[in-house]
Amino acid sequence: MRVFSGIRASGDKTLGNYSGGFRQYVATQDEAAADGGEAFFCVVDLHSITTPIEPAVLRESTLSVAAWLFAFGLDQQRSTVFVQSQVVAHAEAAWLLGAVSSFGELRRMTQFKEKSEGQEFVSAALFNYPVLMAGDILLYQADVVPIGDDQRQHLELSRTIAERFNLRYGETFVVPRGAYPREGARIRNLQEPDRLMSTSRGAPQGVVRLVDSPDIIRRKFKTAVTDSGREIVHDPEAKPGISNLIEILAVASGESIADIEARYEDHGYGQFKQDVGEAVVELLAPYQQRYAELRADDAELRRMLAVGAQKAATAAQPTLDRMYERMGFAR
Ligand code: AQP
Repeated sequence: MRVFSGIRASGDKTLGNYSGGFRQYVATQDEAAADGGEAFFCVVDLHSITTPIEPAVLRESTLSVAAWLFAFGLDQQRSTVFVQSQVVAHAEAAWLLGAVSSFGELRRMTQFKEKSEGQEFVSAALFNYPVLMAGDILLYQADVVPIGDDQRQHLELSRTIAERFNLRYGETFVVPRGAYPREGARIRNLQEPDRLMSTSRGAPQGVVRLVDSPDIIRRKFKTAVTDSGREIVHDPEAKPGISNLIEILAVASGESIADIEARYEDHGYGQFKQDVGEAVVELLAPYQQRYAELRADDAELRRMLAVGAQKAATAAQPTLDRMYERMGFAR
């Protein structure tokens, strides 16, 4: 089993990133190790420049996201953890795969539509983002890609691109499959449960950041919007606010949705919201401490990432060479 996933260096990461990203990375790292496979996790800083970002913010976010990867439990002995721009194969693969990706496919991507809507400047890089992502995954011959639901469409396109390349130039890539969490694949904004929890869109008060203090987290849950009625039941259509909170509690406590519903049968919304907030505070506390320790020594963090970049470059090169060769480049 070969695992690959990437996470953008961009501002503060959220509880949504924990649910769809970090916790799945650690779980699949363990599965890959048990299976004798390999796992690659990458801070995708080349993706960060698809929307405007200050150079200083990019630099800081790259180290910050890397520190979170280690803080949540990625382990250099078992996984290759690196920064995308330090492995030049990613940029090269994206250019080559652009030849087997169609304008029409890219134009249909929901994330492109959402992120470009109302913007004065829409970069060509934002349009090409899914091609870069396909290269990230395919270079490592990954068969499993742990991601959240918002990346489902991009993953499907990566599969299409792999299949098209294989058909046109001969078997070159493993066609990857997405691994989505059973609960919490799409954590929503606590104030606007029809929206994804994200730092770039939606009410900031409804976004739980991994760096938030316990008091801020408690306040955000206390003021979370709920739905009409009184029952604490999981029904995303009729009760998006409560259903989101139930999923968050399932992620934080490891309990099943059915057990949570049963436990809160006779409780009101107020107590429930307070308990979810407390569970998230407890969940994040040890990771926040580990994160602070890692950030106290950025030089060591950089050294760890340099080791990862070297391993990743070695792993990616044979696939990149094969791509050039199959496409007919004289080398
Ligand atoms: N709300 C979410 N619920 C579940 N999973 C989520 N993910 C992101 N938001 C949620 C998953 O986290 C992983 C890393 O995502 P990313 O690199 O796309 O990071 P981001 O913070 O979402 O990226 P942006 O583009 O900087 O911010 P936005 O999108 O908020 O504008 C992925 O597996 C993703 O599915």
